[in-house]
Amino acid sequence: MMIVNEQYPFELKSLPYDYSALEPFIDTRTMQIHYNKHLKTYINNLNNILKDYPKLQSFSLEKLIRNNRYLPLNIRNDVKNNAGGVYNHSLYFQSMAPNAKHTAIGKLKESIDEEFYSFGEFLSKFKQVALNCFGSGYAWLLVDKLGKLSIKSSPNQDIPFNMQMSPVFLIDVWEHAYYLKYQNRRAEYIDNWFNLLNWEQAEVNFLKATKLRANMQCR
Ligand code: MN3
Repeated sequence: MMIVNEQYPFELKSLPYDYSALEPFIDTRTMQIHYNKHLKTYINNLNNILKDYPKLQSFSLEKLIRNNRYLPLNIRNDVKNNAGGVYNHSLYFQSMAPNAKHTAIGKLKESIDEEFYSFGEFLSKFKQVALNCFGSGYAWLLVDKLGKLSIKSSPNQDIPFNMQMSPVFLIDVWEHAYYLKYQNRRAEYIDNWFNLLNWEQAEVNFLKATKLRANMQCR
């Protein structure tokens, strides 16, 4: 369920649920602006940057991000910001679902219980990290190559992981994600956002990341 295709020219597909489907936790207007304006702008910018770099047009979004330091110096920062903007938003909109289950499932649930002692502890730790992310950014649940979970925040459109890690889900705490409904009340937005967390997709991401790692270790 990708909402942006894999490589240049990047194109925004339709959101897999209605703009109103996340009400009352995220309002329709915020969803429309966030998806069709904010995300769309990052996509347009990225296509514009890459249009004069045919070699980079075959790179996947993830490759553009993970290999940022090898890109031409004059576009490196713009690619970081805009490919990051596309990648992070793509993950954000897939980290939420209407009628979500309210608790983790499967292998991810087992790992959360093991790493954070209880589901409640996990939510409270994740909330703290999201709340303490100064200015604009994201809070992430990541899994490393051994299957160990960690919670990290990142500023701007930065990616807080290297080759050893993969994202499970993230929350956008830029003000545009919640300001119309919550104004300055980021804590309330985060509490309500937990009702939307797409645990089924999170389990898929977790299994994919840990299976990849297991295969790599076998070789
Ligand atoms: Mn955003």
